[in-house]
Amino acid sequence: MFLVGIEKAGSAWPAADSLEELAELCRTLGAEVAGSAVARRAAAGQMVGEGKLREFGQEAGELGAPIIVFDTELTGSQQRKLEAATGRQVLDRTQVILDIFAHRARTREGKLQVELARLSYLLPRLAGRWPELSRLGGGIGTRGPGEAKLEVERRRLRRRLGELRREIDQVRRHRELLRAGRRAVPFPLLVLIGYTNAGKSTLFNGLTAAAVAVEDRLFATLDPTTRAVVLPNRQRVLLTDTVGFIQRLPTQLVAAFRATLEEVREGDLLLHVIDASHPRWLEQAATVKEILAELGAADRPVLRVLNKTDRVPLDEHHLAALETDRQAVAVSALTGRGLDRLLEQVAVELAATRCRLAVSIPYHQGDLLTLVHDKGQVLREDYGEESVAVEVEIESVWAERVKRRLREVPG
Ligand SMILES: Nc1nc2c(ncn2[C@@H]2O[C@H](COP(=O)(O)OP(=O)(O)OP(=O)(O)O)[C@@H](O)[C@H]2O)c(=O)[nH]1
Ligand SMILES: [Mg+2]
Repeated sequence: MFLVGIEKAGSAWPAADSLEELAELCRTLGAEVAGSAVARRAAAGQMVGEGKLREFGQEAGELGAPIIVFDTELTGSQQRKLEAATGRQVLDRTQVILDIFAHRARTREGKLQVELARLSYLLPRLAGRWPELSRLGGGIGTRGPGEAKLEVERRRLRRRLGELRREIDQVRRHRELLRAGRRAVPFPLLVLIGYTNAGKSTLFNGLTAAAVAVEDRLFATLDPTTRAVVLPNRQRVLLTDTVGFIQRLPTQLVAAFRATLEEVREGDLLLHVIDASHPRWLEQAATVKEILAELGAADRPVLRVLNKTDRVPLDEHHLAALETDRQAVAVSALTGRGLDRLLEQVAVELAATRCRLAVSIPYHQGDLLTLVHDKGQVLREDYGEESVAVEVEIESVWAERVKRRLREVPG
């Protein structure tokens, strides 16, 4: 493969760094990267100048690379133009990421979501895939055999999209049930999030001693996994591992993985795992924050975990991050260094979310009364005819659970 990066003014990611990441993505697919180049965006309407494109085609040819990958998302017609100009097969960044996801999906839910993402990508580009068919059409306004065939194909894909959405909906409902079950045994939920390859699964393993696939590849985890962990103060929490994020995560994937990523929004505390040894860890961390906002999870409390600190001495940026941000812990998921401190900090963070809750608990929900006494400090308690009015200082995790339970079972 030959890679082409596009220089874009004002982008947080320099084209060369983004290109290095694309090379890593291609290698993850098992492809060999023969060479790469960075192009400046040409004048309006055109992505790269014609002359430059011919050059790239030639260079790719000399290096024996049949495919050119552009580090951007292309429309169908852009892709066709680039193929014509370079004389090579052209792929875009989104296709590479979609392919990795397709290889990695293990569970039914993961597979369904990837297929949905791929079809959403393919459908608007369908016309471009059979240019020879469309051209068979004959005179203007007539429907030639090519166009009819294309229409059939399009209809087939739309039908499949409908099926997929329905199936994913079922899976999602099942997931809802699981979550509801989890809420009934209310343990706080910690969710590991972070850039792909940051070390989330390794940390998950370290913290749960569970055997979850850890690989030095991008997007090793696509399906969330949840396990129980006991904090040093004997508090039980649930820990969930999730799919990694990446800059310019294809929108089709974000949309398709919404059900899976809903876990993130439900997290009582998010552990943002950062690869402190990565040269662009600051940009990666910023990207994760942006994606969180996109997922509607910007309001969740976050504890930052600087990982892989066995690999690098902490520089002044790390130290500054650790110092200014009391919600940051340095660890090595691989050697286990700092994991106790991390768990202690988790307990502190969970406790720090104490708030005041004033509610009326009906007598038939007496277990909630026990719960607020157990978990919080009851400040006031008035026994009424049908319910008890309580005011309690309690961790917001529990406060939310109590409120939710009161809503679920109408008094
Ligand atoms: N040196 C070092 N390597 C680590 C550490 N933590 C993880 N790694 C390595 O980093 C690579 C990626 O680790 P994973 O745990 O699979 O990363 P992830 O964040 O789950 O990645 P995705 O699921 O692909 O998003 C593996 O090769 C790990 O062995 C660490 O603390 N130190
Ligand atoms: Mg993982």
